[in-house]
Amino acid sequence: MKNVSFMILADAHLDSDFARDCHLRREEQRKAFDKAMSMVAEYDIEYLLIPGDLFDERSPGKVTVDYVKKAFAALKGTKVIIAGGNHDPITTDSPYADGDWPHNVYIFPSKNISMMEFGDKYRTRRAEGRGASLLFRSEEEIPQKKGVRVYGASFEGHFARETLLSDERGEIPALSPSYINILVLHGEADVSRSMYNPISKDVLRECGFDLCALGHVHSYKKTDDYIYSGVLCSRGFDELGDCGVVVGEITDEGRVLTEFIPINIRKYVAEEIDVSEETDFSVDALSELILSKTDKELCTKVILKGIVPLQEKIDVEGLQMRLTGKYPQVKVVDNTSVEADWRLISEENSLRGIFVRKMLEKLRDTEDGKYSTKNIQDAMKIGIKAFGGKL
Ligand SMILES: [Mn+2]
Repeated sequence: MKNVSFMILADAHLDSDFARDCHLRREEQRKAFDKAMSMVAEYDIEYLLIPGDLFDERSPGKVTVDYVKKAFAALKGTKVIIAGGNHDPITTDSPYADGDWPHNVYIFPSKNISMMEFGDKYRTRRAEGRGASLLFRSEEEIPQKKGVRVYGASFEGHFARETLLSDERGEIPALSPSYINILVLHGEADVSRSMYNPISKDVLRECGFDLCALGHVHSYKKTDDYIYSGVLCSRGFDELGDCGVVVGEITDEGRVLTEFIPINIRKYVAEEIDVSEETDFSVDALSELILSKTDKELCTKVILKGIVPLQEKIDVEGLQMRLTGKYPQVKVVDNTSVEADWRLISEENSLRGIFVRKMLEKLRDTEDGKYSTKNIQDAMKIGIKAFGGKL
């Protein structure tokens, strides 16, 4: 059998509710989706695996649903396989209940694991021009598999406290080695408990899938047992770094070759800047420093760190205002610590002095195990920063 080519496209979250520039941001999500669709054609992908959260909500707008249906219908020769996630579960009001999905789209109908079999007759093409990183072996050398079996299940509500990796009798799938076996599922792998479909690594190993294409974790992660392709298009500072899809091939012996391909319509990064060596903490000086050390093309979260003298105060709001407009999006976070002589401050006849005296008392309590030393020290630093300069 020829190598089986696939793409994992997880967590597209189309129609997300953006607080700002919602229309523009949804356009960007579609742009990322379009790019993935053209890659399906470019890489001649046979199986487009969608392990959940294709839509951000259970009932997305009709325009978006129609747009997705049209895009899938255009993928001639590609089988699109969808497992509903916690954001887009299979419900009566979900678009997955529509009867008019294109013929090449297969949706797992329930929370019980089920299987779709694709025999050799469906595979008429093989991937070509995939690039040097993916290897082919000649077909004579390898034992023939009978076809591809894709296993999966869909969320039926926004939570799944019990694993979806079992059938209605609670049994895990028994796989036939005569097929290439793929799992498409939304959930949390490698955790003992989760409200979002806990997937045990041991069970995955017991099943012995050739490929486990998972969704739910919003950053790319590949282990010996499974692959999360991560969110298709980043939506904010909690989705940092490259976002995109995974493309790959499975050989007849079940060898899986994959490649993460970034699709960064909008990229979010976090940059730590140490200001310990600085002498000027004004908005002018710090904004200059930040601009010189970061890439203005990217959505940037600036995290200031290091030790700042007590008398200095970083004007985070001022910096934020100054930098807004210089990047597609920017956020300034002050994680600096103050340099202070706690004993001297505790002797001050001021609110700040009282605060530090009380905190030092608490610090003494840490010996009884009442508080953690680090928490008290952090609280003191935050408190002192809140008091600002002299009181
Ligand atoms: Mn998600």
